[in-house]
Amino acid sequence: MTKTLLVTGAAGFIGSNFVRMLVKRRESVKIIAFDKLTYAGNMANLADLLGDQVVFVKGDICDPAAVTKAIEDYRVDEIVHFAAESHVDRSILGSGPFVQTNVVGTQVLLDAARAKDITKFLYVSTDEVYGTLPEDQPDVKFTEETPLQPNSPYSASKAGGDVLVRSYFHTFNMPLLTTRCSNNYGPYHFPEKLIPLFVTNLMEGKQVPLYGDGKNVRDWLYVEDHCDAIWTVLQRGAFGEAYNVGGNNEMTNRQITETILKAMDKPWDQFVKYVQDRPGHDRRYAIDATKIKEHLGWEPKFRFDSAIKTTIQWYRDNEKWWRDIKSGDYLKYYDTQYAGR
Ligand code: NAD
Ligand code: TDX
Repeated sequence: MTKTLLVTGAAGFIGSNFVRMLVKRRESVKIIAFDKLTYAGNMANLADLLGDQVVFVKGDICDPAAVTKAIEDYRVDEIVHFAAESHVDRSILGSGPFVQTNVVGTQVLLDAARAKDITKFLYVSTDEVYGTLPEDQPDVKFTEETPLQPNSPYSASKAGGDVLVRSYFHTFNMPLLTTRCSNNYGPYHFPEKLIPLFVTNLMEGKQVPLYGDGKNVRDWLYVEDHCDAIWTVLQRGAFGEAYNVGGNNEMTNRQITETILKAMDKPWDQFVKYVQDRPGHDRRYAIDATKIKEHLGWEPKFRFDSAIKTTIQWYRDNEKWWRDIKSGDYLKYYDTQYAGR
């Protein structure tokens, strides 16, 4: 029987890539794409996918009536929960919406899932819930046993959702799953995040703002690999478990910047501007993804060298998509975030 999946945050970067992957692979699921369409939600990410298999519902995960109605109207079986306020810098400018959506929204969804006997619920968490790692001990990585020590209002709010899921499993024995993934890159990535911001700034002939000394380390994973990991955990994960997802691809922000500049044929001296560091900037993230590999057989398939080129080409081929975003309210945000920095 075809299952019906409620995908929250489906009009965002990873949610829309997840829906796209399921449609492309002809998976036998009906998808209810549920999204509030905040500044980060974009119908253009989903437009070509809507039809018999994919239905869009505009709604807020913090609104119990809207969530319950979507579950009832479409007889939802399973929930994959991506919806979140997702940008660390915005959480530093104001944490209210982060606590509301990432904590309260997750609680509302969990209560609705419990009341409606949802058969599986996957919470898309992040590696940032673990806090930061030392840069002089390369062998130390985040495992699922690493204590949660979030350092930004964003990661604290994601950790709030993460431990709520844990508590609902413990207390109510619900069919809950959690993934904690490292930094994603790929098509439809909102151009406030490092890679799409730098690529599109360079296409506009602008400088790229590198925070601090540019030596912070992230573990980059192509978005389709993350989506594949989420699908794998949804199919075969054990309830109550969290699974780390990573690319085994640690790079400093300087290395990322060099790669992008080289691919776009732009000189460093002219285009890179070192700017004041992000407050509380986590130094290093690195994921130990042994558990998902050994228990569920998942491994990343995409190599950074080629997938970053595919990503840059996507931004070249889809100029209207990002130029439409980089206007209006985005300009106000850019000014608040970067002017005088
Ligand atoms: P995004 O900001 O691109 O998309 C978030 C989506 O959620 C948007 O479509 C937005 O409209 C929607 N949304 C926000 N508040 C909502 C609400 N109250 N009700 C309904 N919809 C709402 O984010 P993303 O990068 O696609 O991240 C998706 C998820 O993956 C998030 O939970 C994030 O924490 C997690 N994650 C992201 C990364 C990454 O590198 N981007 C890595 C690990 C985990
Ligand atoms: O202008 C910039 N300059 C810069 O040097 C921006 C936007 C970022 N950076 C640095 C900060 C980080 O060290 O680049 C690195 C990556 O920054 P972001 O793209 O903002 O990602 P990050 O803060 O690492 O968080 C991301 O990964 C984990 C996502 O946004 C989160 O949603 C996810 O949970």
